[in-house]
Parts: sequence; C-alpha cells; structure tokens
Amino acid sequence: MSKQIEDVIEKVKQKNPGEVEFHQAVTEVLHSLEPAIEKHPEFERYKILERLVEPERVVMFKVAWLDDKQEIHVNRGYRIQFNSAIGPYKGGLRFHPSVNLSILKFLGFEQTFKNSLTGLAMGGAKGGSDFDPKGKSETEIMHFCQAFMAELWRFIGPDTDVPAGDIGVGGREIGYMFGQYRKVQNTFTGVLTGKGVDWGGSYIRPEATGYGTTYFAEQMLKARGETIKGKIVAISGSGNVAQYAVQKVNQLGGKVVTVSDSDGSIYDPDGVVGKKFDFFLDLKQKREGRIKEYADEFGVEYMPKQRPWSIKCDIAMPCATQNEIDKDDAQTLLDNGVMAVIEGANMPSTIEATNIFIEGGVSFGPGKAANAGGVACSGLEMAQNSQRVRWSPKEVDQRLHDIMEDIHQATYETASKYDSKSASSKIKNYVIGANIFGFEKVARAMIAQGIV
Ligand code: NDP
Ligand code: 2IT
Repeated sequence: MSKQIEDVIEKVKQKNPGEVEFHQAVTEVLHSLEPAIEKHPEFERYKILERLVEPERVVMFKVAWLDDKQEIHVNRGYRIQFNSAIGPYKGGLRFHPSVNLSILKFLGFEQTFKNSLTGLAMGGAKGGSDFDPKGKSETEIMHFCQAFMAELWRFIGPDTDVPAGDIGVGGREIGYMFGQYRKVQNTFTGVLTGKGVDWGGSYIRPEATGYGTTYFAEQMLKARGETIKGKIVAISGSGNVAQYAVQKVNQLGGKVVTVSDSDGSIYDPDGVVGKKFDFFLDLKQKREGRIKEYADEFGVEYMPKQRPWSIKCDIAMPCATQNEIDKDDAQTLLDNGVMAVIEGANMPSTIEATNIFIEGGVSFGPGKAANAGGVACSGLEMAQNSQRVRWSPKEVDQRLHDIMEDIHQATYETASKYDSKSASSKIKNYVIGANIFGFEKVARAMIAQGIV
C-alpha cells in the first residue's frame, strides 16, 4: 500500500482516538483508492485525501426533554456536515442508543461517496442522537423530535443541509421534526426528505432503499447472466430497508427465507410471501412487534439472539446495521454456496468479511452503491420541492430504477478499468468501482473550487 495512504490512515487514527467505525470506513475506502491515486498525481499535490477525511463541520448539542411522567432526560444530538463540494449536505438522522461520534462520522464519510454515485448534486452528512425510541409513547417521541429540532434548525436549510431518516427515524419522526422547523423558521420549505406525500414528500421514498438495493442486485446478477427469479434470499433486519427489499425480491420471483430484529431471526423455508408478508409488514409498521411473533404465528423456526447467516442461501442482503457480518459469518455464507451479497445497510460487512467474499468469487455490492436508492429518491424529492411539483409513483420508480442501473454501470466499468482481476472476470470488484467512481468526482470538484 502506498506510503501516502498509510500515513493518512495513521493520522486519522491518531487524531480521532477510539473512533473505531470511522477508522474502519476510512481504511476500507482509502485502501481501494490506490490505483486512482497512482494515476492522478494531482490528488496528492492538492492533499485531497487529507482534506476528505476531515469533516467540514461537526455540531454537537444537548437535547433536554420531559417524558410522560414529567421526568427530565438529557440526550446528545449531532450533525456531521462532512463534505459539500458537489452539493448541499445530505444524509439521514439516526436515533439509537449506540449513536456516537465515531458511528456518525463513518456514516457521513460514506455518504459523501454514495451521494456522488447517485449523479445528483448532494454533499455528504449524517446526524442523530443516542435517544432510544423503543418503548417510548407517541407524545414522548414527539417531544423528543421537537427538542432535537429546536437546536438543529439553525444549522440546516434547503440549500445548506437536508436531513432525512435512518435507523429509528421514519415518516413519523420526520413529520414532528418538520413541524417544529416550520414553526421556528416560519417557512415551509423542503428542508427534510421523507416527508408525507400530502405535504411535500415524494412517492416511493419509503420504498426506495429496499427497492433500489434489489434493483442493484438484479443488475449485478444480470451482468453474470443470472436473475433473482428462483433464488433463495437471506435478509437481515425488519425495518424500512428490509421490508421493501423483501417486497421487491418477492415481486421479482425470489424467495426470502429470513428476516430479523435485534432479538433474533426467523427462518421460513417457504418464504415471507403473500399473507405472511402482509402480517410481517403490519407487525413492524403498525404494532411495533418483535419478529418472534412471526414465528409464533406461522410455526416456523425462531433463532433467538442469532443473525440469519447460518441459513443456506444464494443471495444475502444485510439490511440491519453496521458490522453485522463478521469473518465467521462470511465464511459460513461462502461455504453454503452464496453467490451474491448486496448491502442494504451501511457497512454491514467487516473488512475481513468483505475480503472473504471478494476473494471467494462472490458478487459483492457495497452499501454505498447498493443502498444509494434511498438518498437518490431523497434527491428526487428535493427536485420536486424546488419545482413545486409532484411526480407520479410510476415516474419516481422509473427514475430510481434508471439511477440504480447507472450506478451499476459506472461501478462495473470503473472496476474493469482500475482492477486487473475485474478486467478479465465477469465478477467485478464493486468496492473498487464504487469508491473510485464516487471519489473522483468529489476530488475534481475540490480541486476546481480551491483551498477552502
Ligand atoms: P429501521 O430503524 O427502520 O430498521 C432497523 C432494523 O435493523 C430493525 O429491524 C432493527 O431491529 C435492526 N437493528 C438496528 N440496530 C441493530 C443492532 N445494533 N443489532 C441488530 N439489529 C439491529 O432502519 P432502516 O431500515 O432505515 O436502516 C437499516 C440500515 O439501512 C442502516 O444501516 C441504515 O443506515 C441503512 N440505510 C437506510 C436508508 C433509509 O433510507 N432508511 C438508506 C440507506 C441505508 P430492532 O427493531 O430490534 O432494533
Ligand atoms: O444512509 C442513507 O443513505 C440514508 N439514511 C438516507 C439519507 C437520505 O438523505 O435520504
């Protein structure tokens, strides 16, 4: 590995002690950029890597709120405005007790390249809070969202920074935050995406990440002469991304045999389909139920505290959270004959797991390419808001499909260009393809705009 790249990674570790997820994301991306850095000496001259790994702005703030028993709670809020070279800051908000600076910096860093891949004008950002929405009442959620936005509003705006959802933040939370923003700013504007369709939201945004990930999977398989039809698919998670990935895989004729939550996984060899899919959606969207209830209802196997990766499958789609596939899980999937792994979540595979897949000849779709459909549809929502128009579900879905096809094409071609193994194989190294393609555009924009 080049000395320049190793030096930058070492400096990131020294300057950001203990931020292990951030170190992981920087290491994974920078290692794969080596051929692009070699080809473009100007990137070193302009210190592009050093400048890219430093967020442009980090905001941390106190969120104090009252629960239903009038007890006071104090959480921490964050917004990491990572890079705005190609557009206003854009990225989700995560509410989960595990949220810290390291996790949000890894997510903001990744988002910069992901947003570049979409072909839309969006910079990279991420934010959120260590607030735990589980077990909270409707009013507690509303009060928390209002308290969070009472601080965040001064740092965001439709041409500055446009947050959206992520783990623990869906349409309901976006609604409460939007209401608070509108009140304090006295302006109705497209400052958040994932809004309801009656008040500025886009059709297909709830579906977009899961659908987009499946469209990307479809493209990857097509490139090697395969289809999703008839394939056994293991999916993890049961939130927004997982739900619509299951739906789209079903529509394309695949069979989804697992879904999970943080308590465990279910294994349904006949597929999460038909009435069982309706039950699953109702359980997770309306009743805040646990996935175990699916096993109880349909008499299928429940695997408490286990991830689904021990189940034999053709395709694995991790759609829950970071580092949910470690090297042992990857080896198990490989031994069981997995042919493709497509990341609906952000960085669900550890670096060791990713290497096992790539070296094992598995088609591996990294999150920043595969799950870019969510933020791409957010970009389409911003475009509709700016024009004060609303496109039909069919039109948005077609645009989403086209964007995922374009991302696949770009990452496929970039891998063939920069990676000698990819050039001679049908199975491309999409990690190299996605990182280099996303990076080069941001790097060129940073050079063009001077030292800022
Ligand atoms: P949701 O909150 O809707 O669902 C998250 C799911 O993952 C739940 O089933 C949850 O289980 C499970 N999960 C979360 N944290 C953990 C954990 N630490 N261990 C085990 N299971 C966990 O979030 P999304 O579906 O929106 O997000 C899922 C992933 O997709 C994340 O990595 C996110 O960053 C990424 N993503 C999301 C996009 C979006 O548009 N929403 C866009 C692109 C990527 P439980 O309910 O038990 O906590
Ligand atoms: O990780 C992601 O891309 C998201 N959570 C969606 C971000 C967005 O702005 O729609």
